[in-house]
Amino acid sequence: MRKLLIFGILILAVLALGCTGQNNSQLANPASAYCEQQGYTLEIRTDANGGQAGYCIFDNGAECEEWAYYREECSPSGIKPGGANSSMFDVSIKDFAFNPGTATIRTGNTVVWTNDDSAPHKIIADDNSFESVSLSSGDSFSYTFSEAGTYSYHCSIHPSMKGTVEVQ
Ligand SMILES: [Cu+2]
Repeated sequence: MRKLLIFGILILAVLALGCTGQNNSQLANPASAYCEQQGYTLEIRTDANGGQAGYCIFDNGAECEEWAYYREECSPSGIKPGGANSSMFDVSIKDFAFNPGTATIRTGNTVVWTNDDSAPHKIIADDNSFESVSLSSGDSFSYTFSEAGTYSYHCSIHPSMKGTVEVQ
């Protein structure tokens, strides 16, 4: 009987260790994973009371609490500097507008437009240097800007929708 008890305690100990090990591994919560997927640095900070909170640190030095960033309540504004993992700049097409209307990026960065409307949109540069197919809801189009300059574009379906990419 005593042997059984010791055996049981051992099993419990192994299970407890297993759980602790998992917590310490890369099992990140969705907000942490999102931060890292976007190519940014996640920093877990412990406050004076021992509570932990994750912060997403952007390349320009700005930071957001990870859940605020995940819920898009907070974002690195303006430039997302170039780099292996941070060369993408997201532009959302929503409510028949490009957000942000002016995307400020660095040479070599890629702008990714995503249609968050239910209506289709079609991106075309004013000088025809880039052009997407008709983007249905949820579709994305990306274009890499290899030369500095100011690029104006619009939606060929809704010509009043205008946007600019500033490539520095
Ligand atoms: Cu449109």
